[in-house]
Amino acid sequence: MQFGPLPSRLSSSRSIVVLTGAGVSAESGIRTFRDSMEGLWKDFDPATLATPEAFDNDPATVTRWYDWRRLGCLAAEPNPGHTALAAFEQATVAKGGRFTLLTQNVDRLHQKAGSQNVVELHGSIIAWRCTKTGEEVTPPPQPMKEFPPRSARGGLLRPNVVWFGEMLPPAALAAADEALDTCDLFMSIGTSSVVYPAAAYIQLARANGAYTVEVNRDETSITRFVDISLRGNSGEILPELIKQLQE
Ligand code: BJW
Repeated sequence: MQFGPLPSRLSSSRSIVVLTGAGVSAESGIRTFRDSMEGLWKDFDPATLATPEAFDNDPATVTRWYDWRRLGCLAAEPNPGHTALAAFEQATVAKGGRFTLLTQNVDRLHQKAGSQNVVELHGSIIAWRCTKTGEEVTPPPQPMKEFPPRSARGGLLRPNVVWFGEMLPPAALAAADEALDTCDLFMSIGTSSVVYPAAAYIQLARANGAYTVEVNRDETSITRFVDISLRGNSGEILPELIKQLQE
């Protein structure tokens, strides 16, 4: 693949922000959010399950769906795209640069690959929390026994993710804003760029003068205004790009 001026841009950038979405984990076998679903869940629409209203109306179905997905995330392994981003962070930091990975993914695969400065914008499916006390728990890696599950204090447990209509964690929003303020290179990888506020981050970075890059299997709404658009699988493009940087 031809990367044009990107390798030299990446090498000379002092503060890099990477925004990732479900496409980065697709090659680890995790379905993207807007893929059709299979099996038990083929009759359910993720966009209607990922809401506080769905949980209030039918907590058993919602938590069963999330527990099924949680087990899939725990069983998944990082793919070469995750590993390349971790290596890129390490190389950037080693030469005194700044690297912030903003992820919309809830699967924790970036951390499993070794990424350090990860901001979980939409929370994590691995952690759950009590709706009564707010206490966070990490359920064991086996299927849950009751749906909806309950905490030791008797409250319903829910995944510690951000549903539509809910606020993102304030600390994650603050970390993202701070990184975007200083970033000179912004990469959007494997996201359809339709969910806010993350979808607006590329515009903020551009307004601050950052060079913008997209890596995606398909064209998206941001493709036409990024400085460089790389079309293909992130698990193939990112390792190739990082390899060129090291040559
Ligand atoms: C590959 C690939 C490969 C495949 N290689 N690429 C401003 C305007 C309009 C609306 C709003 C707005 N501000 C807020 C809203 C409301 C709402 C929103 O954005 N709605 C839109 C749908 C219009 N936002 C919110 O409610 C947020 N809260 C908020 O802003 O609070 C304040 C507020 C509330 C209400 C009103 C106003 C203000 C919260 C958003 C929470 C999103 N939560 C979810 C679920 C998380 C839990 C779970 O996992 O179940 O997060 S929704 C879902 O979408 C998930 C994802 O993180 C998120 C983004 O999806 P992503 O990652 O982009 O995945 P896909 O599947 O869409 O795309 C995959 C991409 O990969 C594709 O492009 C493929 O081509 C590509 N791909 N394989 C490279 N191998």
